[in-house]
Amino acid sequence: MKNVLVIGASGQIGSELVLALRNKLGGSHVVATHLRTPLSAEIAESGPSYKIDASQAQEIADVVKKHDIDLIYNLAAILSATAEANPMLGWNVGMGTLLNCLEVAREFNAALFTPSSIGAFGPGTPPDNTPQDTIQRPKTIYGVTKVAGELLSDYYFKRFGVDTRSVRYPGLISNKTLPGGGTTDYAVEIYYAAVKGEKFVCPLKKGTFMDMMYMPDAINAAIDLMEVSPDRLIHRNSFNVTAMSFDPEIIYTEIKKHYPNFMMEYEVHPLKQSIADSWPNSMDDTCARKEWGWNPKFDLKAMTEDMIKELKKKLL
Ligand code: NAD
Ligand code: AKB
Repeated sequence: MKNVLVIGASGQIGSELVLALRNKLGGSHVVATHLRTPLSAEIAESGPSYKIDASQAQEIADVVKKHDIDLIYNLAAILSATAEANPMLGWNVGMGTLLNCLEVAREFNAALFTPSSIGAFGPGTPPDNTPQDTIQRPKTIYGVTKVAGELLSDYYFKRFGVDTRSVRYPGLISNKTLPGGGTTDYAVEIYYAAVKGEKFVCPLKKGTFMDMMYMPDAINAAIDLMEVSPDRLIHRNSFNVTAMSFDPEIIYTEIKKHYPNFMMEYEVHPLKQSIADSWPNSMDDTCARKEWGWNPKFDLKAMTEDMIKELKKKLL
């Protein structure tokens, strides 16, 4: 990677990925784009940036041409819970921006990373130790876009030779930018409540297990996968990756070690609960480990210590 474009740079992942890439490649080599939400001052001041609508292919193509981009990170999407409230929007953003990125990548010979998700699985998927290659019949529009996106990305690789690669991210936990309306958001919000000294109202019930990951590991996954030699890859779109699996009780108990008076109560959100119930409890990410060396650094204990340290600096 020499010159990189990040679409969706004001989002939960993009706001951290841009800074990590600029540290590695230099500010001028990493172009950040956003649409509605403004970029952080740190991103706006440390390299080139544009406001573009990725549903317009020409707007992407102009930036790719101007900056001689050889790798596009396409992070534009509508997350699971929000997309379920507006399925047409979920489909149009998820698929429209992907198709445009694929076409631009094909025209300008760029590689493309577009995240998939645990949302690409559904109620018929084996929920425990979910295999890399298995049944994918999701029940959400978000999941439908993710499965279609995986297939379309593999199609562009096989048919046109576009270097498409992707991971199925689990719920991502971070302290810079709040998540954008997903089912796993509770696992971020619980830390904010604990540090602010507030009671946490959990939208998912006890015993709801899902895969999770701390943002530094997610950023490493996005960078490492795009750097590995293509001849090592048997799979492309997309790799199971995970770092931990827990339910609300387990994360609450871990946080209580730092805040013994922290209180949590349950008020189940039916939509989020039904989505979470259709997703895996824990995935098998052996293929990612073997094919490109995936090896997350943060477990629940290490993540909790770091989240609390960082949120204290930010909130108190
Ligand atoms: P986010 O919602 O925080 O950010 C997405 C960004 O895309 C937003 O800033 C939004 O303004 C932008 N966007 C929307 N429509 C656009 C358009 N037409 N043109 C340009 N930009 C547009 O999302 P995120 O959490 O950073 O997720 C990024 C990707 O990772 C998505 O594909 C998401 O499905 C995937 N993912 C995220 C998680 C997670 O827990 N955050 C987990 C699994 C997969
Ligand atoms: C969501 O909950 O929608 C996302 C995801 C796991 O894809 N965080």
